[in-house]
Amino acid sequence: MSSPASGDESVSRAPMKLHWSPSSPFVRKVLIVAHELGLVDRIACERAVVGPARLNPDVMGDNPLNKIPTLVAQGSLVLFDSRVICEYLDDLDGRGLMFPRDPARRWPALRRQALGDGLTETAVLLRDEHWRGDGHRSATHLLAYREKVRACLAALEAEDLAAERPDIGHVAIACALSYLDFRMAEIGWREAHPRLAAWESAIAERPSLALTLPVEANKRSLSFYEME
Ligand SMILES: N[C@@H](CCC(=O)N[C@@H](CS)C(=O)NCC(=O)O)C(=O)O
Repeated sequence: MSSPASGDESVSRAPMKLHWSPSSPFVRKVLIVAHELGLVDRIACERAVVGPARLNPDVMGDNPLNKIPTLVAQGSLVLFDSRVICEYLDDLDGRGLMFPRDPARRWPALRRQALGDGLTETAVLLRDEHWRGDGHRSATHLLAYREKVRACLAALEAEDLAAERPDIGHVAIACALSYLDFRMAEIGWREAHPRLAAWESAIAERPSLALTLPVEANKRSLSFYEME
C-alpha cells in the first residue's frame, strides 16, 4: 500500500480555501480563471476583511503580506498573489489555456497581465489617496496616478485584444476595467476608448465574468484606517 503522494488523485482533488472578498479585483481574477477552467467547485471562499492599515490575523497566518487573494491549496501549500494562484490553477487544469505555452502567445499574455494588474494597482492607489481625506492627500501623487490610468487606457485602446478565448492577459485587463467602473465610474473611460469599450462589453458577457461582478462589501462608509 502506498502513502498519498502529491500526484495522488485524492490529494490533488482536495478542496482549497481562498481568502476572499466580494469587492477585490485580484480575488475576482482568480475566480474568473477558476470558472473558465471548471475548477470553481474545488474552491471554498472564506470572507477576509483586509486593508493596507487593516491587518487580519487569519490572512497573515497564511500570508505575511496581509493580502488577498491567498489560496490554501493542498497540505502545507499556501499560494499568493493572484498571478501565482492563477498559474497554479492553470497547471492543475493542465491545458495551458490561461498561460499559453507557445511563446508567441505566452509573452503577450504575460505582458498584458502585467498591464491589467498594473492598471488595477494604480487605480487602488488613486482610490486610497482619495480616502486619506482633506488635508492628507498628496496632489502630486493624485496627478501622477491619474496620468498613469490615462496612459494605460490609451495603450489598451491601441492593443489588438481579439482572441478565440481569453487568456490571463484578457482576464487581468477585464478585471481592471470593471474595477474602474466599480470604484471610479466618474472617469467614464468608454467614450474616449470605443475599441476597448466594444471588447469589454463582449468579454463581460462570459459567464465567468458575469458571475463574479464586484459587490460592495460594506454598506456603511469606512474611515481611512478601516478601508478594505
Ligand atoms: N499583487 C497582488 C495584489 C493583491 C492586493 O493588493 N489585494 C488587496 C485587496 S484588492 C489587499 O489584500 N490589500 C490588503 C493590504 O494591502 O494589506 C495580487 O495580484 O494578488
